[in-house]
Amino acid sequence: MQEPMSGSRMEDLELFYEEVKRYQSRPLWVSRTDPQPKAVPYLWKYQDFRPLLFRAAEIVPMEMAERRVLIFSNPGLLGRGPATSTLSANLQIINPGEVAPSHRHTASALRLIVEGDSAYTAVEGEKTYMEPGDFITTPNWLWHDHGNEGDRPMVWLDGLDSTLVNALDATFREEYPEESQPLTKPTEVSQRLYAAGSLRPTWVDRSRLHSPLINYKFAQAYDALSTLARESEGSPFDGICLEYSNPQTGGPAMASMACYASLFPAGMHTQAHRHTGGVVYHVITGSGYSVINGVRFDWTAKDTFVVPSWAFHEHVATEESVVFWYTDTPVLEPLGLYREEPYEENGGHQRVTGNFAPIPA
Ligand code: 1HN
Repeated sequence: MQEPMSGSRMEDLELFYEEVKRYQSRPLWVSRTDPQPKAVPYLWKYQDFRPLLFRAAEIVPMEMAERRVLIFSNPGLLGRGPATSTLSANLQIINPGEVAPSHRHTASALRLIVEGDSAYTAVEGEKTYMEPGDFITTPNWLWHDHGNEGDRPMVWLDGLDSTLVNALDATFREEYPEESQPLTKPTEVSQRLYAAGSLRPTWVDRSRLHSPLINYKFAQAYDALSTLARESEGSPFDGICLEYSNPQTGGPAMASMACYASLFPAGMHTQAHRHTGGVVYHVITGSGYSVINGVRFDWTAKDTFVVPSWAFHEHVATEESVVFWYTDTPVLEPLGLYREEPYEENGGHQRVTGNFAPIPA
């Protein structure tokens, strides 16, 4: 037991702390608590965002926005941050005839298409047309622009690692001198080169950190998932779950973000677990709920929700559901920072202590 301190020793310490401060320093022993995740579990309903996006599409010109994006801002990060402590999740809308001009940045980005058709993303000289459920990669420092050649607005979810890149002071960006980059490759060539699974082209560079495939089609993912669902239980935590892998290496699709699609058959109730690394979930189809740290989050198609690092979570599908999710395990794993544990009590299911309610800003 520590002796209580006398008044004069306290005074000595205060004076000492003041002196240390003068030299731009601080004693370690004064505030030695480990930081806890500040991001909270949260859910953004598409039903709330769709009208906001369509209004933005009317009143915000592309020249003003460059990207017409609404950011999902985690209330635990005081509404000024991204969706988890490291990962962004945003909704973007583009009108018919518009082009979101070409630029590149050191943050990596992904898209998950929510609604519409006939819009494309061009990445590094290749154009790909996007359909609902498609997963698009725009790895770091590659030129990318979007355009809508159809007759209705198109909406997608953007996922980015920009907060992580900012924290590392490695943020750079550049505008392309013209609106669109030149298309130097045949449209959708990466699908023909790389979407054939285990058949890999031999003549292309395999040394890059990210997947060379820019569009992972939903139809192909769903076909694989539903075939597997007929004969497998999948993972106890993630259901029938496929990783969108780099077809050249088997590694994650992006250097900083691992991306997955989980199919939960109707009635499936996964076991709860927790792990380091925040996760952004986006519901492609279906409906159900997730229990996150004891709170029930009801979700339906096109909703987005987040599980912060080290929060227990389990999923329940009311009808067959397909959920897209991404997380920063590729950053944690090589640093020895990935850890995971199952929820042991109560047969692996948390007791539900409440229902999610949005926090008014
Ligand atoms: C970005 O480049 C896009 O290219 C979308 O569509 C959202 C948010 C922050 C930084 C860059 C895009 C973004 C972004």
